[in-house]
Amino acid sequence: MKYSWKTLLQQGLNGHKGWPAQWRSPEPQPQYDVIIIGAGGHGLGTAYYLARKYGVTRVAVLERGWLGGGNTGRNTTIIRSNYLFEESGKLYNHAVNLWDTLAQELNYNVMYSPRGVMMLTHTIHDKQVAQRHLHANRLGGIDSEWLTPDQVKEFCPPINLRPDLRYPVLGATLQRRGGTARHDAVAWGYARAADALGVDIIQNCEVTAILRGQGGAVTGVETSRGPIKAKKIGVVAAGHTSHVMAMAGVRMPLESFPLQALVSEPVKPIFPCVVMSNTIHAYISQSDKGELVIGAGTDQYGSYSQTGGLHINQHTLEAICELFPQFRRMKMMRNWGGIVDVTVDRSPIIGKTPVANLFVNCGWGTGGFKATPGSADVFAATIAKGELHPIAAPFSLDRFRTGRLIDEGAAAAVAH
Ligand code: FAD
Ligand code: PYC
Repeated sequence: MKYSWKTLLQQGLNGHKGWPAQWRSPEPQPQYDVIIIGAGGHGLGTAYYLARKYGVTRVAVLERGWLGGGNTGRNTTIIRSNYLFEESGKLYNHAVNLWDTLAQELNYNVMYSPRGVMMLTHTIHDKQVAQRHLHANRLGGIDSEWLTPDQVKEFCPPINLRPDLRYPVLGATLQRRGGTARHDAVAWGYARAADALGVDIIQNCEVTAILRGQGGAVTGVETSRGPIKAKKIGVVAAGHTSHVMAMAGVRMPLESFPLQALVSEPVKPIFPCVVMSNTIHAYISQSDKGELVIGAGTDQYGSYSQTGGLHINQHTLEAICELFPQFRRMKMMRNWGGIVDVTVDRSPIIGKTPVANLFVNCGWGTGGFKATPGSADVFAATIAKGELHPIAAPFSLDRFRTGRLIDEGAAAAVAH
């Protein structure tokens, strides 16, 4: 076979099939070792820990909108670890431990403020369930204490303790290490630190297909900006996981619901802690900007609308105004919704999938913000090593086949 200089210049060294193999440049390698789908806190955190702890820096985080524009930037920032089961305690407490030093780790002020999370009880059944959680927490080494109504008032002076309330306060559990953080700072802190380690964060880049090679293993993704190759993929696309996983032919045990929140006009510091109530599906805290941050339960109908039904907020505000009558005259400034994906046991799914080199982290429902650093840390370990991190192991997809569910339905005020 003859090679002219002209064809060589036009087609490059790989142009001629007959060109001796040892003279050809090697086959193009995947662009990335890992693609993370979704630039929320969990996805960005995963990329950061992959780079920082495992030296995996050829990582791309693909985001269809803007980073932190999903639930990470929409949540009400409550952090706590007072879940019922040992498996959950380990997972959420791992996160609380990381929150303690996250600002120093990222050199970014995430404004973690352990101001205490108080969970009110209003009926004898509430009280029994709350105390069961409290005892389980203490056995698992998680701080939790019981407050009588007087102690509730002392800890949170604005609360109304009149006995003729529709929801009288019979006492509360208190987790002092619980509190809040600034949600967008978490996304930006992880993003900046991951970027500094070489991670590519690509916004306005929607994943539209998951590509698979011989034997079914993933080889990359198709996106609104073209194909991108990778050896491994981590799906961290809260609310939309079922769609993304369907691209790889995997059916997920998830339902998507809107969850709403609202903030008041800003006022001077007036509210010292976080108060939640499982019974009335309402919770309240005050942000460092001065807004009262108030949240409701999930809408009862599955939907992808990022707004939700107005009646839910009305119900929540009625209950909040009864517990804190002095807030009746405050103006509400903004309300919004996010889409949460929820499992039947209200616990997350972290780990491998039936498709080789495809990993998933989802199902955090109404409660994944608090878990961000812990979830990202154990997910990064799972992707890097290809085997489940011990804290993540009980949360694998497998549990929906074996029946080893971790039922945390009563641990979250807003999860039902
Ligand atoms: P997200 O931040 O939602 O990130 C997922 C990203 O994936 C999104 O940015 C999305 O655009 C992207 N994506 C989706 N599909 C694609 C695609 N095809 N291609 C590319 N990108 C894609 N939790 C708490 O612990 N405490 C709280 O107080 C709390 N309050 C909440 C209040 C509200 C109103 C809401 C909505 C949620 C609340 N949560 C709370 C839950 C918490 O916000 C979530 O569990 C957590 O933020 C999930 O983080 P994430 O990084 O997994 O998801
Ligand atoms: O899980 O603590 C929580 C929570 C509070 C508000 C929404 N989720």
